[in-house]
Amino acid sequence: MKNNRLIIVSYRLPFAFETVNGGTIVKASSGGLVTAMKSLDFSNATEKPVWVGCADFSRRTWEKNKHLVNEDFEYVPVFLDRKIQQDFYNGFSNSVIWPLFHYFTTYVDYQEKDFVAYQKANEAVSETVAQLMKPQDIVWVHDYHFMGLPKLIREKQSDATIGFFLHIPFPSYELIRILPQKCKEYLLTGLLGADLIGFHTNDYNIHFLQSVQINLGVQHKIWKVNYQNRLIQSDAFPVGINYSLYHDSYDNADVVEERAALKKAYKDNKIIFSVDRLDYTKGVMQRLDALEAFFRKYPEWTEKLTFILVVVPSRDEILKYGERKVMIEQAVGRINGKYGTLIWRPIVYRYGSVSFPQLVALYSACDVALITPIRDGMNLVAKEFVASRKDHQGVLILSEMTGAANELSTALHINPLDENDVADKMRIALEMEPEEQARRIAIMQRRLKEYDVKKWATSFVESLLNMHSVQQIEPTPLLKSETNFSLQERYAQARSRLLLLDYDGTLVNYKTKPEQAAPPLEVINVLGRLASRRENYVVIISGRDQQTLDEWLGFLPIDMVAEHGSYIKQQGLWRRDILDDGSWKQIVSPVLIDFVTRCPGSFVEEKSHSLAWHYRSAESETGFVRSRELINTLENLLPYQLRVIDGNCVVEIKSTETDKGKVAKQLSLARPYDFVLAIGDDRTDEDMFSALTLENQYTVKVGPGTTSAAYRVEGVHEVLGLLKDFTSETVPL
Ligand code: GDG
Repeated sequence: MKNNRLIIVSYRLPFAFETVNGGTIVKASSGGLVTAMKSLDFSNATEKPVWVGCADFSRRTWEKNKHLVNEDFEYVPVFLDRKIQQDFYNGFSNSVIWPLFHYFTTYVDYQEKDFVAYQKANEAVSETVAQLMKPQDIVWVHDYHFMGLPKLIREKQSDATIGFFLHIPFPSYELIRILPQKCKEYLLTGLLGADLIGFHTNDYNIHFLQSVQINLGVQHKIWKVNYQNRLIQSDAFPVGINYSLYHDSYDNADVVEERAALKKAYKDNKIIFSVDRLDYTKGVMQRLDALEAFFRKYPEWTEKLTFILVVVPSRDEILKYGERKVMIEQAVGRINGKYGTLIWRPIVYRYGSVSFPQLVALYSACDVALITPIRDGMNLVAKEFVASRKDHQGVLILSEMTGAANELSTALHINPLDENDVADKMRIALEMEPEEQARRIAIMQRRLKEYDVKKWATSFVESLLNMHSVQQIEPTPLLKSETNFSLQERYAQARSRLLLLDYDGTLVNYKTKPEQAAPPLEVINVLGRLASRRENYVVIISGRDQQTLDEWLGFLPIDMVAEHGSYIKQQGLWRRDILDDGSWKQIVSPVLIDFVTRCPGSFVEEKSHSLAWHYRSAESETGFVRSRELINTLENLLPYQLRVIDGNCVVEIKSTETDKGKVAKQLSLARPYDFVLAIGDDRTDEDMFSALTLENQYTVKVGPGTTSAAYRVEGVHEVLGLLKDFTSETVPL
């Protein structure tokens, strides 16, 4: 990790002060995050890692007791105003983001004041971080409490290295839609302030990228988003556990003793075990329903099975959590009353936490771990259970709605709402042969051992540093610097030049209807003059069809590329450069026509190898919203060899066989040019810019927006000015 210092930001600091016998003691948390952060190798860093989090103690308590806290990190508590803290944490974080991101839409309780508090809390934390930060530092922000933070930090320090990891699911864009516009923009643009955004699974990653595309109109390519001249990577990093800690603790003396006590207490019974925070997402009620179904279906298990249910208190100030506790306790009482006997209680219920040795003893003493969340970002309990089974025994029943289900492939997967199926799987688990149990556990253990928490944290930080180092540099404004002059000089010195010029938005301004954009005399003259120099090879490279290009420019001594590379005209002859037979149009056309009906003013243009849905003449907001829907519809519908281009007020579908980049590359290699210039304004021109990266190849983006071009001009008038300068007498030839 070279010399970088790590700054971790999470809602809680990894310790708590407790009062015991009138004195204060510190309890260090042993959660996965602490282990992960400690496992990173910062041995070369000259300073201790820093941990920033919200204080759940007073300034006075801190000043008096901070010397008690361990010295692994430098801890920086942020003291929020009480009311802000309450509305930020219980309000927006846990009564809007938490339920929404776990698909509990009816539990969302949006209040304007809570959103304001969320922003204020993020602002306060960003100020603390900014004050601490030094140039080589890496900031790693954790979780949904701080989704606004990456952007706020970036605003204060533009070249900061910032990573963000979301520990909960990122839901489908349909759910993000529910949030008021200002909230979704705040959250999404907030995250885009990072260099790297991590999720537990690929699904969450895709959901995020789709939300960015649909809500902000920002496209992504191979997990990368180009936003405000920065490149942001968004990817899956499934969190691991401290495998050896759980595995090796099997033989720890306290664990051995606790396990023996459990085995003795339940010696005639099989044990099913579960432990979770009290949270509606964890599916405890559904688990109890399934248990009831099990005793109904399989009465022969009466007096032969004990379900140890540990529920850990959590967020008890929020009404929905308090209600849940009552519901669970009523269900436990009902099942015990209904199925219990004078000598046997089916459920042993504990509301409270257990010690680490007790936890590992329960993991390793039980016959079945029953984990049934309705949604869970990952679920560490499932992984910890598997790791603890040094004896290779025990069966994991795991909800398919957890991130962990992707990795724990030999668990018995269930849908927590299907109580009959869960009951059947319980029976299968309880009756599973020891050899089969061992086979399944061994497969999962291999995975967990290899991808442990250290691997997770290290690969995240490595990707973050990598991403930061390839950040894009803002293209140089061409006409406001000396670059213009030097570009002219290089043009003048060159003996053989290739000029690749896009048409619409580059040589002529956009018109409401595409057919109105015929070239004015000024354009024809400048192209004619450029083409008359024998050193110059001028090519118009456009998305337009060949007929239109021929009609407007065919009389000039220049070559042309039509439909983004599907047709090329050289030495007066058009040739088709693509095998695509256009049969896909039959599928795509009806979709586009449907969008024309739903978006007045839009229309479909059919070209030989592409279809374009134009919405420049539609009411602008409707056009934009519909275009996002169309892109999403098409991306789910299209076969691999087609590409959707999100252009300037146009959505175009074409074959991936060719694009402007491939053609530009081909043309640039056809002769040893010593000056290649490509100018364009649209997304499709980005292919051309990415393909031309050699020293004597100059790329110019017209207008605003993210680009990989080296230079930028403001508009068509500047392009024409530049081209005229090339042909003027002042340029030494
Ligand atoms: C969030 C996401 C994601 C629980 N009770 C006791 C105890 N625990 C420990 C477990 C485990 C952790 O707490 C719970 O982790 P989970 O992953 O199961 O759930 P969340 O708290 O909701 O965590 C989740 C996670 O972040 C990480 O990214 O997996 O999806 O919701 O480590 O062992 N530990 C002890 N006594 C207890 O009573 N000692």
